[in-house]
Amino acid sequence: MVILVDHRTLKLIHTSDTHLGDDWRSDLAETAFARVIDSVEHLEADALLVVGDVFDHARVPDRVLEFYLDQIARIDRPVVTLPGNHDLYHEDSLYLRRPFNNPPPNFHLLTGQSGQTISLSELGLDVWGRAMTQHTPDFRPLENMPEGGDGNWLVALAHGHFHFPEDTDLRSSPIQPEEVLGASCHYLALGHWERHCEVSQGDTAAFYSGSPLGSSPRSGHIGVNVVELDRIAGVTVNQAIIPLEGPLNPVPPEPAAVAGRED
Ligand SMILES: [Mn+2]
Repeated sequence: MVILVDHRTLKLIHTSDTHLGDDWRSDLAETAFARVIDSVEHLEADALLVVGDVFDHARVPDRVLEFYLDQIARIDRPVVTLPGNHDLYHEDSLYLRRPFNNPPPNFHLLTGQSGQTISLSELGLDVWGRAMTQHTPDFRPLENMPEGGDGNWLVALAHGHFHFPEDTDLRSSPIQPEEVLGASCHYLALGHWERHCEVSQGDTAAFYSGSPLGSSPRSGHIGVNVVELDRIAGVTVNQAIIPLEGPLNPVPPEPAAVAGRED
């Protein structure tokens, strides 16, 4: 009798805050996102998570929405998108415009305002998130997270502001440390901050990916979070730094030492 045990590691790429359609440097934002898409296949990831502020504002032209979907159509892995405060999900949302009428089959959008789970059964992965309709202190991105425990991995997506214990002011879409500590997910993929940052609490692995360009310590590079979920090794998160042009091989995160000495 052969006992099959699935020890396969699941690998996810996590990005956010791509701000496509940015009036200031939209070409660069698009180049960076295309590179994120390239990295999904190059790093042999199973899925891509895009955690809000995908688009810079609600008036971006249809061409930008089509660009996003065309990029997603280039890969044959699931792409789960969560709306953020720049691309809210409400009755006038850009996600309800014509280009989204016929998205590629691997495009998944979290639209549930009280929370929604998208089950990627072929991966044994449940992805949960709350679509933001209003960016206010009353919107709690982690509220109603399910318990999980059905044998699937549970990854939660949340777009909001993590409050460090010393923070006294309450910001919009707040995420409190105790909420992260008590979260039932195996990995909490966060968006809203430009920079890469770990905010894990207790056994809950929680990271901001940062925007592709803003999270990279090297100019001319993007940063993405590479999340590995393994039944034995647990959850491992690393940042991959990838050049905007040329070969896709990740480079060390620290910039090379500057030539010359100060002494
Ligand atoms: Mn945001």
